[in-house]
Amino acid sequence: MSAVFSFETLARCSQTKARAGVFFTPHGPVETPRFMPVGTLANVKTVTPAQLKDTGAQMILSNTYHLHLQPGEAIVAGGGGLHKFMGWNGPMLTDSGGFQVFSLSEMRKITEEGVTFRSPHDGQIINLTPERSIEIQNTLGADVIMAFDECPPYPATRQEVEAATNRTYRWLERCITAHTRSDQALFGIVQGGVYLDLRSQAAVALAKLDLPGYAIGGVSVGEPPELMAQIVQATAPLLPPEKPRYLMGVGTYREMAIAIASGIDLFDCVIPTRWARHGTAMVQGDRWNLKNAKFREDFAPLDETCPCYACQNFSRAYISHLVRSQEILAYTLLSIHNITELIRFTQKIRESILSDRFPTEFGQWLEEAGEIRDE
Ligand code: PRF
Ligand code: ZN
Repeated sequence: MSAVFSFETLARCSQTKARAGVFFTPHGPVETPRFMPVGTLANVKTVTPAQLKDTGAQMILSNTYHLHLQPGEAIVAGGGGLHKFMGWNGPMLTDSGGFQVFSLSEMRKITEEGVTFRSPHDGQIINLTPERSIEIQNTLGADVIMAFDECPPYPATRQEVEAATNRTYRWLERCITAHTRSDQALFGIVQGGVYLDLRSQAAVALAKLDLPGYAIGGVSVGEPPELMAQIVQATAPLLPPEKPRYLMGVGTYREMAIAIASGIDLFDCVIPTRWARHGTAMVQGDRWNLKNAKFREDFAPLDETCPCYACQNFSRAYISHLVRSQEILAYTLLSIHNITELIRFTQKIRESILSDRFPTEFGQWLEEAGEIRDE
């Protein structure tokens, strides 16, 4: 690993594969396990960087696909790079774009060379290849950049998934060749769908490349939760123990607790901010719709145990009023709370691992997780 990046394991759970560690980046340390908030368009929606810092956020995420379309990487570079442009001085990661092309754009076409799609802004044809994605991510300047991968849909046949998994490997080799900045860490992504043998082959092959970090992609794309748990259990332990492991697009309590027990360190998910914009608070394993009549005259904080700015200063009744009135402050306060809540969940698990209480407390984490799922 390059000198500016390192991963230190502070504690290993005695009974599960869980570990607590620190991932060092040029913009500071990331204590793991940890949830990373999503700032797709160089901002975490409705939250300022100062507010974000107070949630306990350390590393945050942004997207190559979105930033390439708007405002374009040249403007971000002109503004001094992603950190300076958006006023976030902490660790940052950019996703590579392929996944977003497939979930968001129309008329996309995938070949060995890369992905072609139409810009949803002006209809212009855009090519994204492994080389282009890395070039854009080098220009944006996040601390961690992601390999350009092909995430097969669910369900998909074994043949389709095998082809996507092998192509993802060839694209990774091209990404490694294209990557030029030693102050950025390139993470490889394991695909393989729900086929555990394809997953393990891919993990073993990627591990040999000695990258500074590894991600598991292609989960949480519609497969049953039990399958996701099996995939993570079968894949994570095959990745090098001395490197950080990131489970892409996963950030619900139960899934994070289970993945941490398999040795995952990093998570991201749009749920806390998306739900906030729907007027939903995540409180102790439950989701509350603040429009509900029962909150109108409820003057308690969202969560008495929560240290966040929203819970320390405002009542459920006040936030309910803001949501009903569609005031923008409602979304800011709920985003601050929801992000704090998920980071706090991973932090509590981290402390549990550090004092080796994780095995005995695991059942409690799952209980605390409740049945929250994405809509
Ligand atoms: N690949 C990339 N980004 C992603 C995913 C993936 O498979 C997922 C799947 N959960 C979320 N984000 N590059
Ligand atoms: Zn709170």
